[in-house]
Amino acid sequence: MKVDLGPITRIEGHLNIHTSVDNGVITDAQCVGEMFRGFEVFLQGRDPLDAQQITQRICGVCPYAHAIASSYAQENAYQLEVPPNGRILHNLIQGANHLYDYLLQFYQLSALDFVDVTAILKYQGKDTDLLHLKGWVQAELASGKAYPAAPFLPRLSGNYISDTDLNIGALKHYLESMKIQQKANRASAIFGGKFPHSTAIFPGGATQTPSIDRITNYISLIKEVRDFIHNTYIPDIVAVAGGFPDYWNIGASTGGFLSYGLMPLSSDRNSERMLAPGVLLDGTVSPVDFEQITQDINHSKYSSPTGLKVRDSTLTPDPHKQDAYSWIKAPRYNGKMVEVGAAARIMVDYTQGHNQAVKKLVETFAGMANIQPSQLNSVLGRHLCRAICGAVIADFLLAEAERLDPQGPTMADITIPASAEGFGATEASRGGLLHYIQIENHKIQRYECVVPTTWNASPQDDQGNPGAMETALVGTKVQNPEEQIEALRIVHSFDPCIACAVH
Ligand code: NFE
Repeated sequence: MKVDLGPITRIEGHLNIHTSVDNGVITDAQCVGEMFRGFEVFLQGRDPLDAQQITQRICGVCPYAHAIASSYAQENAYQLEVPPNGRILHNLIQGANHLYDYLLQFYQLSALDFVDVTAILKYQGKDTDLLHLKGWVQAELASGKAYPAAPFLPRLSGNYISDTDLNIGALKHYLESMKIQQKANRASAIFGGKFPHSTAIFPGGATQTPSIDRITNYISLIKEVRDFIHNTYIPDIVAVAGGFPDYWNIGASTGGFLSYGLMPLSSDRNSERMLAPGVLLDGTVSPVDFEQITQDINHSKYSSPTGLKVRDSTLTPDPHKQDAYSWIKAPRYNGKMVEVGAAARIMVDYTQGHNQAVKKLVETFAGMANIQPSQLNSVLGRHLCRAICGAVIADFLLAEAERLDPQGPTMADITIPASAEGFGATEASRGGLLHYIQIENHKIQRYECVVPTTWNASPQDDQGNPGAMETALVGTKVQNPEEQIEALRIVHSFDPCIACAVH
């Protein structure tokens, strides 16, 4: 039986998934990116310094990651000497965005796959936020299916948490988390100028000066976010894991893992990062080589040549191409499929024994849940790894903010050469993000973004090998083949953003 799961909700952008189900098991899955955008086309011919502004408009959720990747690519192209404040400001702005994004992903985009929102109908207390939610859910129930895009109902049928108090507690955190997300966004806007779409991030640093009051404001906001991560977010993930332990064994992708590493520790752009980069294939981590990245398009709706390296990429849309089923390209590393994202970040760092806080958290949670670290490749593993990233990043940001020098320069001096090229790689919340810029006559000649969800939600490559999310879906048992809440839980664990993936 063939079932289309689209439109997939609680993600960014337009995603369909075509599934085939036999005897209650998904036997085939195709991830279908349903939109085209073309940022790489309209960047051509523009001033290179437009790039870190324009590429932020690829997404309202992870704009800073695009600004940072673009800035790194331009720093590489212009051979900039980045002052310490410049590097630190980049980290502080980007890191606060990660914290916001992890909370959004868990509470608003995934939690209601497990938590029973209808439990709120039994709420008898006086909390005004919860009463507001109760009224909302009552209204949605009363309207039947009149509003299919309403945030809470209708929803897929499935085995939600049954304990009323547990559900209501989780719903309270769902609402509280939005206030904490606001604090994380305020923190990033202190140095980024605004959220979303920072006006302050430039190649070589940021325009905002690190005055003492800005630093103390930033630190006090991040402390509140950090407390929420430890006191609420992590316990909620542990509670979901306790109620749904099968999901340590559901949703594993079958390739390798790629992480570019997150947050340089010194101003040399090849310096060590707080989370280490690497490619994890068959249990072994190797250094990342951008020359090994190619993008296949035999199953993507483009007529440009397939299998091109990043610096040769082109983009010619071909909406009616035969056998093509997605607007997403299929990036591969040395021809192999890899998963990117929080689980990749943590597994790549942990396998190298690099960040000691990561090691401690992985081992603590693996011990608590009685799992092997390799089971981080799962639905629950991806959620847990986001929380581990959140905990580690929050502590790093608090220390990093103290390293700002209120008197020091915040930016490099920029001179744009007539011709140059540069690569810039960072970790967006959803995974490895690579920007490439090629400059001729002081203008952008070519621009290429290889984006996290492009890896994870890729269609088949030219060899017919599926993308990471496609492999994670195949083999999954589904209770109700018409609805497949199990598949939705897998998709949400990747936190796909199709707006980014097709860019
Ligand atoms: Ni639109 Fe993004 C992140 C990037 S994902 S959210 O994180 O880059 O493809």
